[in-house]
Amino acid sequence: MTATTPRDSGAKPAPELRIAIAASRFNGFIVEQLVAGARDALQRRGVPESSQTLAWVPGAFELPLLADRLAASGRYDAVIALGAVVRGGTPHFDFVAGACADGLARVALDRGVPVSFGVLTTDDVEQALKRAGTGEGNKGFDAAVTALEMVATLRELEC
Ligand code: INI
Repeated sequence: MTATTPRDSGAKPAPELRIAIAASRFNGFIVEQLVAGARDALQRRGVPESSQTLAWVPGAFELPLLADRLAASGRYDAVIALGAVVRGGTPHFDFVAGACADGLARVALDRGVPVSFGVLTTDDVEQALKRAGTGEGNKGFDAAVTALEMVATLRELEC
């Protein structure tokens, strides 16, 4: 058995994988860029568009339920969750961001399906846009690579 190493992300070409992208429409102009980044990463790793499913929910708070249903369906090897929670003047941010992060982590553990966290939590829109740029300066791209790496690692370890 070979384990992955710190230098080898394990994210090898993955043409056979079926990947779900769960995205939230709130701050949609930012999330659309995260979706584009995720699709770019999947395409570079050889996951065809026909093996990708994209579904939308109203806000980041709703992402865990969607991710849960996608993971429970047995139709996907991993779920990539994408959203943008931007801090306002109220504690709302903390509740939405916290529930989203906790819920997504719970889905991965409960369902045994990798769920990557491509949800931006930033102080303002400028910070969010910086993290939703082109190429690899894009957290959607990173979340897709992470999802593929988790699938590869768990398969390699057969666990
Ligand atoms: N949802 C987001 O995805 N990002 C936000 O920044 C945000 N803010 O700021 O309120 C947000 N709120 C909506 C929330 O996710 C739920 O959709 C809503 O509370 C209904 O359940």
